[in-house]
Amino acid sequence: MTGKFVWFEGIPFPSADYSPELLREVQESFLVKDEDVLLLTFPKSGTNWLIETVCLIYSKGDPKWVQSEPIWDRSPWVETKTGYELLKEKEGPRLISSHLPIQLFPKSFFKSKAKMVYLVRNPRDVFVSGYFFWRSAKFVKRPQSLEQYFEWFIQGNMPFGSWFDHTRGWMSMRDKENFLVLSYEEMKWDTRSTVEKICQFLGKKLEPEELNSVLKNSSFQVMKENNMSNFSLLKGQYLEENGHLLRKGMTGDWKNYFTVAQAETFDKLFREKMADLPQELFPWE
Ligand code: PPS
Repeated sequence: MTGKFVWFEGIPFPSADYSPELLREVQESFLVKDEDVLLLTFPKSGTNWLIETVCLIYSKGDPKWVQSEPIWDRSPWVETKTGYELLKEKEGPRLISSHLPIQLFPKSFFKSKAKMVYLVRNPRDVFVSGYFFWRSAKFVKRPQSLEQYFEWFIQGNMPFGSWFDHTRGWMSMRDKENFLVLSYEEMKWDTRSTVEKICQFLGKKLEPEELNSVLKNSSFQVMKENNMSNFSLLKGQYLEENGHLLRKGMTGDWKNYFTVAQAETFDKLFREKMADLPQELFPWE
């Protein structure tokens, strides 16, 4: 299982719980229902924070659910073998997580009324977060150095492929009424307003004390202590002992790691790849 990618349609996937056959089946046959809510991100963009927040919105701020069921069972990953099996059995409205690029997503979604939240994060911070996480993961090809990972990131040779392609692909959906774009940065800088925005999108009404409880129980510190959400259950089989999902949880950490040359290369690439999209979609400095 270690040190490898599974390749499908030119995109590298982790080796544990993924297969080309299943990825094809998910794309062709998984049935998205109108009442489903889909949480979509490029890896390391704050996916688990979004999942925790939405679970707490569903439970009206009551932390019992997030403290008693692993996060990947509450909102299973449609592209993994385990998640796919779980989702097929689930009754009623489902929460569904995914890192899939748009071209590999279940086709049924595009004919459904299911709501999707797409969370985007400064790719420089995605890069740093990914570097530390993948180095401690046992189910992907591990980067040996920051320099090497920089090359992989630029070329899109990393789990789920190119950040630029992934983001461009999903952003094409941004004007649809069942599609909400959020950023990690706005979530961090004004968490309360962002949670209110999610509630409004999902048609959920929370009392002030329920909203306060959502904010408290999805905070970095509380999530870091919650064994159902902090990936500590993955240590041993999937993660090294030094692997942490909740590492720093901040914006702009890339400034501590990029060289001037890397920052310039990245800026140039970002301009080339993303210039035609409205820049307010990317509200980082
Ligand atoms: S994964 O493995 O792709 O699903 O990872 P993902 O959850 O997308 O991203 C992990 C980063 O999200 C940060 N995180 C949070 N930030 C703020 N508040 C909360 N509650 C929170 N939960 C997770 C986590 O710390 C990772 O970012 P870095 O920069 O590595 O700290």
